[in-house]
Amino acid sequence: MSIRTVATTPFSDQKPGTSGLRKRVTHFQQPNYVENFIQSLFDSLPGREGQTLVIGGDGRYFNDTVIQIAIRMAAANGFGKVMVGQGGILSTPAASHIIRHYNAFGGIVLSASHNPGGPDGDFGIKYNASNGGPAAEKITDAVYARSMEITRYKSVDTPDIDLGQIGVHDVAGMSVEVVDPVADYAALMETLFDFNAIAAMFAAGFTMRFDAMHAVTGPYAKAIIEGRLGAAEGTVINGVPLPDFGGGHPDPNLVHAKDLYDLMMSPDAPDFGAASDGDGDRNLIIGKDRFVTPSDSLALLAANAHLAPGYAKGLAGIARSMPTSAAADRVAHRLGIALYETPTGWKFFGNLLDSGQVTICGEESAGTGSDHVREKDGLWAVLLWLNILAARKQGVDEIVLEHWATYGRNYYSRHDYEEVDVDNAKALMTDLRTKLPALLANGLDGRKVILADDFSYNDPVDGSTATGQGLRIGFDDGSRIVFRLSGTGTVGATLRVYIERFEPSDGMHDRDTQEALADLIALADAVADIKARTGRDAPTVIT
Ligand code: VG1
Ligand code: CO
Repeated sequence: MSIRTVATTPFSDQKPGTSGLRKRVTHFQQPNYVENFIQSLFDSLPGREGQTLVIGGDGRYFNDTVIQIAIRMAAANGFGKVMVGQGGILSTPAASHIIRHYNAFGGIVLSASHNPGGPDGDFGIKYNASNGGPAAEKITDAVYARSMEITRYKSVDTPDIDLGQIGVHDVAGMSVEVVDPVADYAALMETLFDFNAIAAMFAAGFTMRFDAMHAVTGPYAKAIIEGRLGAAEGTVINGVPLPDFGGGHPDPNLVHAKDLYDLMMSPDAPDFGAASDGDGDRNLIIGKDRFVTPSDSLALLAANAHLAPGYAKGLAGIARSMPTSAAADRVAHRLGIALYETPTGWKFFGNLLDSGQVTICGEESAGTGSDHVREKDGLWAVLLWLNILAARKQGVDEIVLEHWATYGRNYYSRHDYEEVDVDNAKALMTDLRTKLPALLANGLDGRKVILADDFSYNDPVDGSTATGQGLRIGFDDGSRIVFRLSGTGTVGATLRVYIERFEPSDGMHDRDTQEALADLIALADAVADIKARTGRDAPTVIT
């Protein structure tokens, strides 16, 4: 085997964000850009010699090219074996499962998740470690440091391998196994959920629509929901992954999955509606006439998880990202289990899951998952919902209303201001940060402020610290406003404002969310001067 060592020079912008390195496709297409990042990654992984690397992606434009590059570079960098999804496809949770199931060294997932695809869209590369979870910050920091000083990358001169057929290939002495992307994942789901009960519910006439948004979950949802669970053909729509996701944003929210929302609010609504994102780790849950916010969904899943066989013995604990609403905290409190509050991004759940301190995790951004893998998992959440519906024999709306009547409701919304000028967004955050001590001392608009800080997190397992994770202003009635800058956007800055207010169990639970939060929304604008700073009258996306 002849390894080719190619001279290169560093790029200064290869710092991974909330979930890997994300840039425009055209940016990744610069000569050596992909190679530099992958080599920086490999250089930061001691002990990789002879080990197995999992590679897959969400099928977006450029996926096939980068997979071939990654395979050749893995061979040149001493890996013993690569496992790659057929057609280059692996959802993020399926990749996590395959890494764990086959004791792989780690995995590369090619995705920019919910960001749009196509030649003018976004691309991304993320690395997952041997626990199946997103690389911890100490790894991503090392990769970034390496990318700043890289002088060469290593590859081999071999032809592209055929990813279309399941089978084993040889690439310069390294074995490449093309695997069925769905089979192992579907088998795992079957161990967690009561497939018979769910299938019986479908057989009795239960109807559903799952929108795969032309992204990676199509083949998974078709195999599991229509195949194993017997839902009617056509239950899964937009089920073929397309390189440009059909021109849409594969982001399952009320803006980009509006058709699903409209259907679920119409007289023709099926019993249950769901969607997932580009790489299959997010979920959107909508019942007949009832949208379930991701924060509520986390709380509801945690409160009812014991109804599914995989969680029958109860939960060890619950973790949520800091901006996620406190609805799950109330469930944890009632169950008498611990609740952990982590920074945004799934990588911060890894240690808690590995050490068995939590079973279920969630983020307000439509991510929920459990210790079955080390990623959030869109289809898993959908299947747990189906299992709960089958066990409780109630509709989504009824279950949600009962939950609020028991625990109270955390009215919750996120306002995103996208593609804002970077300097203005940073200045907004800096100025707000300096105001925090005064808010704590004097209150805000007659309200008592009990918390005003820049969130930092001490990992209870490895003692690592993450600072600067979002500005929080908490009031004495449980209301809260949080400000963060996104770490996944690729153009300008995205300001996220998270607004939450608690309504007790005997309160008014069915108000319009934006109306119920109107006072706090106005307060958020006033305290951070959002409209003036962003030059926007209204958020780009409200979820
Ligand atoms: C966003 C979400 C965060 C999520 C991340 C990756 O990050 O807020 O909760 O973990 O996307 O999700 P940010 O930094 O833009 O707020 V995925 O499905 O895009 O990999
Ligand atoms: Co995603």
